[in-house]
Amino acid sequence: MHNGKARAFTNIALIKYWGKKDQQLILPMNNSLSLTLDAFYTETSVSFSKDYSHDTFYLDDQLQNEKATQKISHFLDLARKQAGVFEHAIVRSQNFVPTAAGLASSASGLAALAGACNVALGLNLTTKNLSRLARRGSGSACRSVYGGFVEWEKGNSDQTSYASPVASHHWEDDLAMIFILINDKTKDVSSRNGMQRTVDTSLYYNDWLKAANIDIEKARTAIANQDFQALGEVTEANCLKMHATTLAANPPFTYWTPDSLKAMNKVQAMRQAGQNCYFTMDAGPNVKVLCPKKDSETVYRELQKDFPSHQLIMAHAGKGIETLEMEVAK
Ligand code: FM0
Repeated sequence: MHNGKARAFTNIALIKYWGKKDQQLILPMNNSLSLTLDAFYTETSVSFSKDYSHDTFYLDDQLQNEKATQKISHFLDLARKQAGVFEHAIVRSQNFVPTAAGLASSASGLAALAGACNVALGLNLTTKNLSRLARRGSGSACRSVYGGFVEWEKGNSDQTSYASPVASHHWEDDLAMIFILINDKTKDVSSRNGMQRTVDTSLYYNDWLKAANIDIEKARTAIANQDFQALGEVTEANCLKMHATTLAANPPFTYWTPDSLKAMNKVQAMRQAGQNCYFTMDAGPNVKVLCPKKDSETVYRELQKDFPSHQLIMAHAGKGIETLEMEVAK
């Protein structure tokens, strides 16, 4: 029996990863830059044993179906191959989110699984190599290996594509991100499918790539200068450019709902009224508001005027991946 357990926090990209140049290795088209947050995390344990005849996956104590288990098995195969261990496993994953609002994150989930495998299989990976392994599960997971600001260097091979911390003198501790949870009844386009359709068909994809390369430079400079306005502006603008690409895909699609637009308009109106806040969105309808920590209570109260409290979640900068003690099953 080989056991391991790890906890990983989710991260939100300020400069987005949107498109792969290698789908199998999960090599991205552009560098991305994120903030790891404290409010959402996943704890995952894994036990490999020669007594198991297949892989089993429990998410929040629910046994998962074949499709969900296959994705996990595919990742386990990579870890097993690296370790030279070919035993099946039981994976138990617990998502910790303040409300059950469809915020389960592949970033924290796959990073925690990579961390658990690292321990269980005695891989002894450096953080860089743990980031590479997590990347193979889900691209954004490679950034959750570290806390604070993180940049994923796109690289051009499995060896050269991994995340690293961005030096910030702990400036991230002065920031906050408020999640506005938006109900969505439409059918999801997963980030994986959405970005691939965009790469394959969007008329705007090349322009997105050009812009992303400029934006990441601006974000790095803003962090180096601890310039909140500059970071906020490039974050919001980069998000809007990413979402513009989906409208020019074939078939076209959008992650925005009427309430997403309401939230985006609210943030812009708050800014016009002198408030320091900017939004970003990922492959779903939720809107995330970046603001200085010292202003976060004011921003939160202002958002409460338009959105009920149960739809608002306050987050701050979070830590990198952690190894946990595992209670051994009897
Ligand atoms: O996080 O196909 O990692 O940079 O969240 O598993 O590699 O789920 F807004 C979209 C995350 C994409 C931007 O994609 O895709 C970001 C996104 P995978 P992910």
